[in-house]
Amino acid sequence: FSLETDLRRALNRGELVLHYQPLVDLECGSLSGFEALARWDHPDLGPISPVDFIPVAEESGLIVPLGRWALEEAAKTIARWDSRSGGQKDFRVSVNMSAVQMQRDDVVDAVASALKGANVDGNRITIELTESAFINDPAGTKTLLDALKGLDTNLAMDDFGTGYSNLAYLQQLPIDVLKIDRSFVSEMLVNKDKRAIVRTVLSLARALGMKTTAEGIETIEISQLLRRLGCSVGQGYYYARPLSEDAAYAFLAADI
Ligand code: G
Ligand code: G
Ligand code: NA
Ligand code: MN
Repeated sequence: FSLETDLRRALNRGELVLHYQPLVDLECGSLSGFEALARWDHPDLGPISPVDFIPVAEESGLIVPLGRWALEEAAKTIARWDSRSGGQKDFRVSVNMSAVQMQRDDVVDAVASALKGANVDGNRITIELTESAFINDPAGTKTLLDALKGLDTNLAMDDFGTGYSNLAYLQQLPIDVLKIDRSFVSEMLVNKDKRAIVRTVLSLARALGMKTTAEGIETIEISQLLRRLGCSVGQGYYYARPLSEDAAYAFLAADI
């Protein structure tokens, strides 16, 4: 038994699915989009968290087909929901992209072919990157992100605040959104240092002309504070957990 062998089989047999967690516009309260999150229901072991199988995928190289699958599936879901809703709602779907995937695959081709395959515009997709993607090859990273922007996609820096971003470098990258890590957000009411970090990220984003998403919002009080502080978008259990495709569509339909 090895998780790697099983994961390879899972990809081929369609045991992986995407769930979708709503993203809410904090200003007006309406739905702005979803984050796609991979889920694996293993036939013997039951549900396995991406925290466990993404590292296996990265070590084995399976992150390349898995990453392509996630992009294709997200793009197809956008097309399906557009057709079910008559295109009445202009939502976006965020897809996580691993740093290893960026090193090992031609991700511009992966994104372009997912968009083409589903006949979806690039601006409907947001790619969530982590700071670790940028450390090794700054010049190459900028070229790559510029090419992804050339497909009209949106780029978000995930887990912002947990890495060690070089701010001078960040400013040169075509990043649209800073996603404030939930470790700061979830404790911002009770911990003034974390609240200070959230405020600092919000003002940095404003200064750099970027939007902000706060993740890990679990209470109405935190959502209200973030709104007052000018954060653009919120995500967290207070609004909704990651939902199956059908439950997410119901959430979308209720917002139209
Ligand atoms: O959904 P959950 O909180 O269990 O996700 C745990 C971690 O797995 C998060 O950091 C999330 O970004 C990551 N993850 C979930 N789905 C994907 C995916 O499709 N690709 C990559 N690279 N990471 C994912
Ligand atoms: O690393 P990334 O930001 O992609 O992680 C997203 C993960 O955060 C998902 O696994 C999702 O299930 C989880 N998540 C989303 N909202 C909340 C929340 O309000 N509280 C907690 N504890 N986890 C959340
Ligand atoms: Na993410
Ligand atoms: Mn995150």
